[in-house]
Amino acid sequence: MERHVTLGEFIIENQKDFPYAKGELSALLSSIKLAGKLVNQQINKAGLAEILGKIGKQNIQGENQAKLDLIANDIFIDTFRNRGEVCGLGSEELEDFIVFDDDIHREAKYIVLIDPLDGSSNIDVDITVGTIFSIYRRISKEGSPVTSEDFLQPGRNQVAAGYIIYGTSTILVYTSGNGVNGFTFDPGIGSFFLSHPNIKFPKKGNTYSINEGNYIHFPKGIKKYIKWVQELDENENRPFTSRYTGSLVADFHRNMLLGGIYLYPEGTTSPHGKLRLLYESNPMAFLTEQAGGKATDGSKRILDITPKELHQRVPLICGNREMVEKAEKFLKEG
Ligand code: P6P
Repeated sequence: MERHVTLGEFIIENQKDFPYAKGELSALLSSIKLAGKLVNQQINKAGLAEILGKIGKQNIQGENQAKLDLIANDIFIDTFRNRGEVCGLGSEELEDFIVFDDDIHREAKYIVLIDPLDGSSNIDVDITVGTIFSIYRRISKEGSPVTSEDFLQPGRNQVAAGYIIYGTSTILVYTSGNGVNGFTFDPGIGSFFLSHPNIKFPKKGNTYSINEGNYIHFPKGIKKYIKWVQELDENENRPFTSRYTGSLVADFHRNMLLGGIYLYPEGTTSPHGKLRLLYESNPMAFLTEQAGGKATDGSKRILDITPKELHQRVPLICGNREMVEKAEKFLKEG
């Protein structure tokens, strides 16, 4: 019987791709693996453990915080604090970044940006949610506390990025610049096993993911694109179909495996789009490009945008290169 490689074995085997890393990035990826297992455990018992629902507070985004949002946030913070590879953390749930300011963490090489539980409005109705993470080497001097410049790096500087999708199964998908690989969690053994090696977008995609409820607010080019994907082809068949779950991680994962495009454009109600550059669009853009797709804000490559602030929003169009370029063409023509 073929034995699947565990995530831990895969990380170690691929450590040789980082000549300068003395195992810290591997240890950091392993701490994300551990935190993912702990969040997965909380999500799976949510219905029984009275941790569903909102807490009656809003986060920096003005979004109602769900209990599980904060539980997931705390799990990742505690995991990084208990290990020694991270010197600072930025999170969707926290107004400012956290500085791990003690002798051990001040020497750490990496900073992490995280959306601890993306799509959390779906939690109470048992729809797939996910954790999104983005890892950079610090640029400030090791031995000193991290500064905002460590967090405001362009996405092309990411050393690793990925997500954990808590769906019908729990899968950790990540890239460290050498392709995209997915690992499925086996709760019976408590390990993630390589299940989706070297993921690439299929050559053609036929799924578009966009919240058409915002149609009236979309730029003209996006409206034209939506009408174009809804037209029948020369054989009177529908070449495209729509899938939108309200969870970026779920829509992205499906589109990357089966082919498709995810769009969250700007609109009058959200002039810069809704998604946050640092811990949603950048990690998804890194994965997209590593899987052979394209990720832009409608004209500019996401990974080339230099952030100005921690919770900066950008429009995001990502997926099959051919589909993204078609949407960009409609946007350009206006
Ligand atoms: P809307 C979840 O809040 C999220 O950030 C993404 O996961 C998701 O794709 C999007 O927002 C949903 O936003 O405005 O369509 O409900």
